[in-house]
Amino acid sequence: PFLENVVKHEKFKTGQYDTSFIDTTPELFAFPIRKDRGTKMLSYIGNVTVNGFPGIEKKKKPMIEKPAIPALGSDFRLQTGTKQILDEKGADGLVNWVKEQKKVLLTDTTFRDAHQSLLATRIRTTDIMQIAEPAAKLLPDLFSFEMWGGATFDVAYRFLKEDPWDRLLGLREKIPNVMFQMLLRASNAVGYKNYPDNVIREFVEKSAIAGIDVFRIFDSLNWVKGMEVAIDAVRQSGKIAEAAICYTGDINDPSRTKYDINYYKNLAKELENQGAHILGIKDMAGLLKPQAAYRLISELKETISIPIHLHTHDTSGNGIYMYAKAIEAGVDIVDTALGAMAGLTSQPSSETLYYALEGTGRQPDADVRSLQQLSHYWEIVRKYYQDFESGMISPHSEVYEHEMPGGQYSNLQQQAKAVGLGSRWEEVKEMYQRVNAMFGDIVKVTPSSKVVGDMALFMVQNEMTEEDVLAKGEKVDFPDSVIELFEGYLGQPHGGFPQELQRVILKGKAPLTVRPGELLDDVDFSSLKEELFKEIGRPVTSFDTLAYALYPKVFLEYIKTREQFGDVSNLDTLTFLYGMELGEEIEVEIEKGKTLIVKLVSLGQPHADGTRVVYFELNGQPREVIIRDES
Ligand code: 3PY
Ligand code: ZN
Repeated sequence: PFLENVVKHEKFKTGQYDTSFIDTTPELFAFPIRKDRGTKMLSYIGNVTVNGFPGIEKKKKPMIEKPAIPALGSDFRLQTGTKQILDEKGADGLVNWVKEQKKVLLTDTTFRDAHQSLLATRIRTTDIMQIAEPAAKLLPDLFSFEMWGGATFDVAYRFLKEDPWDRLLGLREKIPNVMFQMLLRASNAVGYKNYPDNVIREFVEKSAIAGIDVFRIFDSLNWVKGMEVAIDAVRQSGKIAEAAICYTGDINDPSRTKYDINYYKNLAKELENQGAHILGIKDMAGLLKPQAAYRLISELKETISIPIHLHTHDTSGNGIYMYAKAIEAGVDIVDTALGAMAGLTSQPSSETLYYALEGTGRQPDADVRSLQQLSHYWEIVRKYYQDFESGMISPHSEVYEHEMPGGQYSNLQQQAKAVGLGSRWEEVKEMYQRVNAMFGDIVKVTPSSKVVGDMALFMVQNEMTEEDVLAKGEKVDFPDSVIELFEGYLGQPHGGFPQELQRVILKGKAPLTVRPGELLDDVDFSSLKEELFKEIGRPVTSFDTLAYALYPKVFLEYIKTREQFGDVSNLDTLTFLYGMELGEEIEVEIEKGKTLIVKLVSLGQPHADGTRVVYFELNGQPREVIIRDES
């Protein structure tokens, strides 16, 4: 069926295809419905009904109304936007256009960082796709949609059982007018470890082909050497290299001398010289205070000539005030999220910022009613994911002490629960701060923040203090991530590692002093593709191969789940997360124009072998599936 799809495709028939044809034409993989598709779907529903969803305590399925999608008549035209400017004028032309703008520009993070930070990255593609077209029409003045990268890549395969590339390609079709932005962890790509240089280059190239325009590149220790390959790869792709500095400490606190204003000015200059089109300031925990923001932006504006894009998290509640000061000082672009997905560990609200800037001359070009309409959609959809909320319901000024990134807060909390430390969350947070001090006050952002989190969990679980680590550490097996950090596999921290601690953790092993990528062999993508083909027995795209190169185990597990349950991305989110209630009937559109009606009739008692029969009706016909009861 694959080859049949290829030869029948319009682009193939008319000769309008190149080497990216297979990768960018997902419909080639739409095969005729096989007989067992319904059974697979029922197996998924039966399984989640009986066994629940990972990370969600079993409970009654919440009944939540369908969200309203803004009704825009067919005469509501799509306006052109930054995507057309980039495509027509190239990266430098786009940068010049940004410099000419008087008003502050906005990046909307609702599709990526907002839910990474509020809901452990669990928002599914279907919920984003449904609002994509209205978003494109209602927000044509945005600088970009941040909608990919960071944790979205592995969470899609690992937990949502869907393909992140489909999200990117699908959204690109629905949103052709505004630039797409992703978060790239430099030599860690969208993972937690260092990858060979050619994996980074291949990942950037394919992401650019699939639709990414702006790459925000950061290194988790602000080590510029670790960013060189990624910056170069993005420049080669003709897209925008937004090289970012991660902000930590407090430039206005005279006792925090390690990360002072000169540290940031030097870094900014270095990144500009390295070829950055835009300087990103990634305030991943929300530590940048209003007066410090004014000073930082003012002094950076005097230091470099590329535009500055500021990112923050509103954990402390100071986000809007801080942005207002940064905007007064001349920052070019800021990151915000739609109101219903804003605030707390997420970005400040677009609507709130809009009103705050009234009369300043820099109020963004945005229609506040449109923002509100889109926000109403998310107000409802957010409720589907209520079990992934962090429990934080009010501003947390203590973030200035523990310095935990917004994107990590809800994830580390999930990790703590998973190892039985859910009730000791306060201790874990305090330990996080102590581990940072013990590590020599490092930049904490994925993956360095994960290492601090892993060590904090480890120490709380094993009732260890800093003194214990130094005194007894030689006999302790530390988490792998901690050993790798001290080996230099995430790069070199500003000021180096604390030597005594490094000696204890490495137990005599010599640390790296060079860029880890220099030591890693290139991946041979064509043999990897073949290996994967043999493993999964179906046509393999370059996107699959890349996913396999980055996350071999996770990717194969995803393929296995897909074989078992089929494509579950079309299920509505409440059914995906909670299964069905007895007597409930749902509709599933498995493809355009083809809808299945599913009713859960009854649940059989568990058999001696631990299985249960789950009775359904599928389009009115009785169907049963056998499920292993894991409870
Ligand atoms: C990520 O790397 O996913 C982040 O959002 C870091 O802040
Ligand atoms: Zn962030």
